Amino acid sequence: MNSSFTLWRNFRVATFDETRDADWGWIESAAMLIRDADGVIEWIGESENAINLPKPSNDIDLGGALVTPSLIDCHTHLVYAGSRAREFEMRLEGASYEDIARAGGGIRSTVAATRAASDETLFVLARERALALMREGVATIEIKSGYGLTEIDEARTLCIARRVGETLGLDVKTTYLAAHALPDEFVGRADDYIDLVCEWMPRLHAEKLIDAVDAFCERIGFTPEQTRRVFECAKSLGIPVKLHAEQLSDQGGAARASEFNALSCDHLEHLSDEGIAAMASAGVTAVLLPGAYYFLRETRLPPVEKLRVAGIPIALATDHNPGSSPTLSPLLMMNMACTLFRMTPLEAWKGFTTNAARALGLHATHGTLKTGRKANFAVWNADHPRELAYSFGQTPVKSLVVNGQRREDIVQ
Ligand code: DI6
Ligand code: FE
Repeated sequence: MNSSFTLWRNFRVATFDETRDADWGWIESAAMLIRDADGVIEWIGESENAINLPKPSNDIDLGGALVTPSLIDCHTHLVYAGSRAREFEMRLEGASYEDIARAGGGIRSTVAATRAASDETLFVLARERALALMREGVATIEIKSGYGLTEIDEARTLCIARRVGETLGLDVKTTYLAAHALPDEFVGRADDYIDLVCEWMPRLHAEKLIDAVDAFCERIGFTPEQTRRVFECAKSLGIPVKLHAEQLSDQGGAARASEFNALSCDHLEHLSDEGIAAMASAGVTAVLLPGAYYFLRETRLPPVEKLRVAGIPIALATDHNPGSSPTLSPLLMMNMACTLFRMTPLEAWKGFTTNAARALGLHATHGTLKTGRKANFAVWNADHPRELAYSFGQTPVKSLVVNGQRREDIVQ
């Protein structure tokens, strides 16, 4: 086989390789050899140990810069049209998020704007959002549907999500969230709508549009029983599930998702002890979303210490969406996870790397820099990753490398 290699050298790195150490997986003076053909790491370690390696055809000196795995945003709703700035004002005037949703605003107003938008408009908007995430070091994004709520509009959303990944050379995982809100035309007939969600799923899956299935299990969303029906359907098709659980109230959603060995349960401010026990025994990852907590001015904290004690991996994400988390800044989410949730900078980093990979079922390939893993990494203007969780409102990315390729088009 005619293999060529690129050697990256003279950098300091947090690999998050737990076989190195349980913390940052730190290497002070590192080198990394990448196989050009498939962008996989052939070798990474201390520079002084870089001996007897295949001869590289390229050699890149990073001048002592900081490297980390590129970030993984494991929960986003990137494909939608319209703004909810007016709703933000209404909430500041006293209306609650749930009041607005019940009055036909909220998610359903974004559904109307999304249905009315052309494919091209939706694509351009979603692509811009994905680019903004890349400029903060993200190279893997989960994108949910859920603002279409018809078979055609859900298919459109998922196709656009795939197209964003292909055009930007990013790893995109798509999640089918047709059970996000009850469309206006089904008010009073939620079970009939769930029938349709289950009818569309095999067709969209046959078109290779679905990597995972999600639902919004909530007073203003769907019941645990309706969630079970959606999950039974996913299970019959062999598709993994995840759940918006216990965001605004405790519906027992986390326990329900755990029965289906969900990849993740997300939000979790109202998670009960039973929910924690169920998640721990089923090996479910917790995805915490500080942007939604902050923007909805939630006061109930997710049970971070109990999750730690139970040994549940904690991931973080932007939850980018127009209603509850209109942010495109994973670094700000890390900072909020530390200040609001009292997570450590190390936990915040694992939240956007190794544990985010778990939440997407990508743990074997993504989120860690070690032999055999994807060469997806970011180069930063900082001395240590903890500085990136500490400062906020800054974008200190120097370079983004995806599949071993430096993305000069994204950041200089
Ligand atoms: N929970 C959320 O925070 C988002 N979806 C969900 O199920 C909010 C979506 C929106 O308000 O548009
Ligand atoms: Fe969400």
